Amino acid sequence: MRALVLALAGIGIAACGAHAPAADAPDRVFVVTPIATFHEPWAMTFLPDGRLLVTEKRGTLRLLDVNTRRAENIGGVPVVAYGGQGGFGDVILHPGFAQNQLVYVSFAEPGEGGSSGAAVARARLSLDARGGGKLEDLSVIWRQVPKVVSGGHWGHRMAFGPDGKLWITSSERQQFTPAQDMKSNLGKIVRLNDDGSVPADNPFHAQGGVTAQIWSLGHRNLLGLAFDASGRLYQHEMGPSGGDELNLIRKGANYGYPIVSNGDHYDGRDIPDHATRPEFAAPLVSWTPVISPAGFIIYSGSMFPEWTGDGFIGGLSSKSLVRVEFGDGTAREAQRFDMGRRIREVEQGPDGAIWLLEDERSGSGGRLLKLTKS
Ligand SMILES: [Ca+2]
Ligand SMILES: [Ca+2]
Repeated sequence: MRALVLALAGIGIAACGAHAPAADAPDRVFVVTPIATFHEPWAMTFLPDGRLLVTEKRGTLRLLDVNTRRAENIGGVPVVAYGGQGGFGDVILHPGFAQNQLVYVSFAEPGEGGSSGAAVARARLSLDARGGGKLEDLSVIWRQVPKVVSGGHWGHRMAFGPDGKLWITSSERQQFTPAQDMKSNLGKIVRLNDDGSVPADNPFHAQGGVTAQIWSLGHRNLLGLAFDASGRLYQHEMGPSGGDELNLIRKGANYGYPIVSNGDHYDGRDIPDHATRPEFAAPLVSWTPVISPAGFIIYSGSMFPEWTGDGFIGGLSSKSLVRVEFGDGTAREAQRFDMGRRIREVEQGPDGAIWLLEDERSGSGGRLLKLTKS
């Protein structure tokens, strides 16, 4: 069965270039179990005890006991600028969470005159006996510069690297040119120490200011960031009309947006493709038609050992879960599961199950799904 699926996928790629392989029905590979429903869920992360933190875009943080399926609120979250694509964002744990209880949350922070910008806060998670808790000693350790008036493209996905540094995706707020402007941290991936200070070995450290935060530039709307087992950093981002990208991130590299993109402007104006400007780092995979990637893991669990080291990417417009296989400096879409709903977030559970959050648009909530071996 699996061999057949991969063989068909291979034919699809060979015959159709950028076109995706035919989507698989997930229930032929997974047992799909709905566990809970949230209001506009955006991101999730597991605690060491197996409970799950879930952010909801309007500005709530929930703690779910996945066994009893009871969820309680975590208080003390920052005020968020809710609207458009903006609101509460990502939540991740400090690598030393078991000792220090530190968590990081990202959000759209309100500014002057209707402006906003992504921000990251660090806090200590204090849990109570009722199954809830609160964030204590919360402090904002990073902000997008400048804040702008726009309803989209905050980014603010986060990951800790094997070097103990904090990596943040900072999208270009639909402003295009800031992605190439080194006086702004929009359209960049930034790398910080765990307290928000700037590491001395960042590529542009000597230039100071927000420039010193920058690890890579020329990005658009980045909603997925993950390290593989060998410490390579991969990132995906939404292209404009066409040209969604999966990139291998290199120190100081320029990924070309908005000068190049394998997509084009929504109004039909051309953006030259990557092949025309080899000085810009090109994507490992680009998708036209788009998948609208959101959420990203590189699998390391024991439940699906055949997928060790593969990427799993949620798809919004494609209503899918996309499996990516990596080579040495290469990647390809290997399999696509038709989930029937927009997928906002992907996470790996303690037992190696794959967990998904559906995006909510209908007012009926977004489900938390657990995918286990069938
Ligand atoms: Ca997550
Ligand atoms: Ca183009």
